Amino acid sequence: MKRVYVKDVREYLEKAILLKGWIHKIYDVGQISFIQLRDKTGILQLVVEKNLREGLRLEMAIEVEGCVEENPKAAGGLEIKTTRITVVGQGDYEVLPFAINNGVIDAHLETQLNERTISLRSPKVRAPFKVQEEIVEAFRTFLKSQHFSEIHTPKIIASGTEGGSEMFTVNYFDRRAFLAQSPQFYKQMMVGAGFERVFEIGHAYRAELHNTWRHLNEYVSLDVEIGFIDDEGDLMDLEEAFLRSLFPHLKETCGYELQLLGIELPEIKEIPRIPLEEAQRVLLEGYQKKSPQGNLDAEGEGIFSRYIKEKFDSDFVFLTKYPASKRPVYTMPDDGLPGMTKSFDLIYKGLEITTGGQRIHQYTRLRENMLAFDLNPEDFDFYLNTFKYGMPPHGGFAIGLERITMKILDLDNIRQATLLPRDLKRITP
Ligand code: AMO
Repeated sequence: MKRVYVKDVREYLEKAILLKGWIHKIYDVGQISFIQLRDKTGILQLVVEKNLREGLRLEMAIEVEGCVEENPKAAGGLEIKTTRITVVGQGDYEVLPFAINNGVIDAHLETQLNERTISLRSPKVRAPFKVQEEIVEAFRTFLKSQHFSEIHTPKIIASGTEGGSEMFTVNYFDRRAFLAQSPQFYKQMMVGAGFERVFEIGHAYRAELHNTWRHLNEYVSLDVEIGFIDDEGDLMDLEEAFLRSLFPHLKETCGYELQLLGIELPEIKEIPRIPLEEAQRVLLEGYQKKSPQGNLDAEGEGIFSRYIKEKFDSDFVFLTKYPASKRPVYTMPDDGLPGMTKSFDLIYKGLEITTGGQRIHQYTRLRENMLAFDLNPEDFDFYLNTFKYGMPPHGGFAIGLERITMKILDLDNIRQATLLPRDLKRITP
């Protein structure tokens, strides 16, 4: 007998089919029970006679044979007249850690993360990951249509790329190595190696001591790097075009999940591009909000996003022209604005989801900048040598996958957009 997924059952009206999934809910009504079967595509009502009902418990994995019938009272207008149920995965528990069949889970997020297999069985908890999968799909499809190559670079590396001390160390035989904070140097090297336009979807590691709603110690980075650019405007154009293609893709592929989560995706209008200094001035003059030197803090990002929403009706804003003192060594200075760089952040609904910019592509200039940053150029020979052999003007950006997922879906905590989060306190499950 053919295995059918719940979302396709309507095609088999009056026919006998085989379904596979988990027991979501059981209602006993005298001699008959109504069992909700849940598979990865949805939930369906089974009508089960008493002799088949015995021994069944919530969340057991079952295989069901039965006939598809119409019933206007059942959710989706269909139900299964069950002829056979086989338990293929036992319920070896005393009580479930929490109920997952009441829409939302009534348990603290930490408890849900501890019991991840069970919490993810809730369609609402799992829905963000379907959306996340489709963000990745849209990213890949969009970039491949623009002559990009997908690359995979090492995550065990010999030196940091983003400055600061936020690196995890690893014992690498008799040496000390690090987990990559980003594929930054390697994506640039691959531009120079002739791939010219590259992207990578990979893990990034940050040993940051922040345990907040928006920080993870391991996250997925959607990285892009392009050669032969005019300036950072080309990069913002590309990211904007990607976002414009993303929302229709999500509407097309994630209708069920977006509806489940109550999300309506607006059309993305032109994204304003505003120099950081101007944003800081607006915050100070309009909201008496002081900003840290060369950046906005989390509160400032929130207030400025609300200002942009009111003024431009946009959920997104590019902040441009960050000072060189606040950007990594590879960032291209803006020769027209001393002390500033050709870099940007993208703020979405009050949260930074992207950093990007043009890079220094001249060997001598990059070497000198390393010295100015108190770095020893010899330690970076493997990277620096790339710049001796005709490195074109280039730049790129990186989008935090969990952050963009979280903001698209209006989730409160980045962990709700992370299957198995790694944070200051958590390395299991
Ligand atoms: P940056 O360090 O700003 O830039 O990181 C880029 C994007 O990655 C995400 N991100 C994080 N997400 C969750 N938890 C974290 N701890 C975390 N840290 C960063 C954010 C952020 O905007 N090499 C540059 C990018 C480039 O210029 O191409 C870089 O890594 O969404």
